[in-house]
Amino acid sequence: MVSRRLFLGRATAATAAVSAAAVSRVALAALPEAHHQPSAATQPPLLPPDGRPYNPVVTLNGWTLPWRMNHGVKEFHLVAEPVKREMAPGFTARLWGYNGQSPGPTIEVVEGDRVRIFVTNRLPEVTAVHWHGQRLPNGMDGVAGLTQPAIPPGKTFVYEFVAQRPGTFMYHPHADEMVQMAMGLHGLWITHPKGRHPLIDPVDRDFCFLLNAFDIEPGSATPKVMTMLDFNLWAWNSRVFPGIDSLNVRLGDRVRLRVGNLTMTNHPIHLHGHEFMVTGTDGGPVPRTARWPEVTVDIGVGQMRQMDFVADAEGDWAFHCHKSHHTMNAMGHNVPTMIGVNQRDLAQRLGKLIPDYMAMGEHGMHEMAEMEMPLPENTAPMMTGTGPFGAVGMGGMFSVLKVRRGQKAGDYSDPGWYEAPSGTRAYEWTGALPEAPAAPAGAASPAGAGTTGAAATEVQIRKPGGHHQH
Ligand SMILES: [Cu+2]
Repeated sequence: MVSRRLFLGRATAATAAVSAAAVSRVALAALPEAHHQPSAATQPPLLPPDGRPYNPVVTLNGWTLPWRMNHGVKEFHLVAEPVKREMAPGFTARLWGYNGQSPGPTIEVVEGDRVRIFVTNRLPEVTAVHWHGQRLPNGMDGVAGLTQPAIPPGKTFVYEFVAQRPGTFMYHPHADEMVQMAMGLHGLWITHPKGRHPLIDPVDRDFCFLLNAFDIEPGSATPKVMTMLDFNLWAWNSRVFPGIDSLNVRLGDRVRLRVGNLTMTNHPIHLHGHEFMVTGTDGGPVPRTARWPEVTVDIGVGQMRQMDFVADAEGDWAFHCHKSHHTMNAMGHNVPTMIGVNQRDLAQRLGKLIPDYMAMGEHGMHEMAEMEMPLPENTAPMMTGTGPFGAVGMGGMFSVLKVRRGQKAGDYSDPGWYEAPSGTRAYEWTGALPEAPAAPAGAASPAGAGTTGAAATEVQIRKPGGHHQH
């Protein structure tokens, strides 16, 4: 809050210095409040205060920007600025965002609203805001150099247009885009239909989030902005599991998921236990005759997808990107595959050179999820999300849809873990086991691979605590 006051003072001074003659005190006083969000927790939906009813969205680990009405215009104030974003408990990144967080706040309006957005630039370089998917006057499209001059640091620009189409949209810079997107500058925009819409069904729970990715060295906090593909943090709204909040709904709720992709690759987003219909894109609602059921929807770069389903199955249902490397956090890629490699001899010899060398991965990598690995400070654990039965073995783009009979209407609080009724959970077979088939004659035992000697086995040595890249 202190920083906001400082900022407003500074912005006012800067504006006054440049154009004291042209801008009256009244106009300066007219700048709407720049609301600031200090928390990375999912905030309660912002109920419409102006008597135009709609069911507000829940921004996963985010919030909706309050506005004010000014002679029939909805006025918002976005501030592009460096932020500290907690991406998971124990791991905070230095990103760029809006109004205190990355992503910026969700802007939520109604079809037909006239909207005026003040954008103040507190970044160290120029920026501009593009309103992805909106029908608007060309000069409001926010492409620096093409449709407007870039917004210099310290300056405030005003965008104004009518939200013509209902749907799921986003906003992001169109100025030094590679850097500004890699730093986390973007946000969601939701336009609710005015009254009943033939292709947009009312829902009880309406969740939204952006897919984003960062490359942050373990132990550091600032993304490497030159990375093109090899990111190590795959995030939903700049959070990684176990830092992503669960999606809590009531049994029988009609649920909508709105997801936009601002990464450099596609993400097949997969929901367990239910089928959904893709009911809309950033191009608008999908005609009913063009919908089909899915359990995974691939969301391409720069695309948005809106999925509807009825949450009719109780439980804790995994909800995640289906690219397996996207459900991991930093430090996975440079680890050599060690499955089937007998490391006993190797570990002994390496131990003489590197005292804290650990032999890992001989039986897969799950053991790493259960091990308390020493990590550099300010590092997201690689895959230590924990459920009621131990390590989930996931990080990154993963969360849980919690469907409960007892969840109250309007209650988004976490109901805890699901307790399956007796007889409905996978269980251990305690009867006789089949004998293992005999190995064909002449086949080398997998354990033999490690006994061929150090000369024949090239091993990349990585020490816990000194991770490079991941
Ligand atoms: Cu993915």
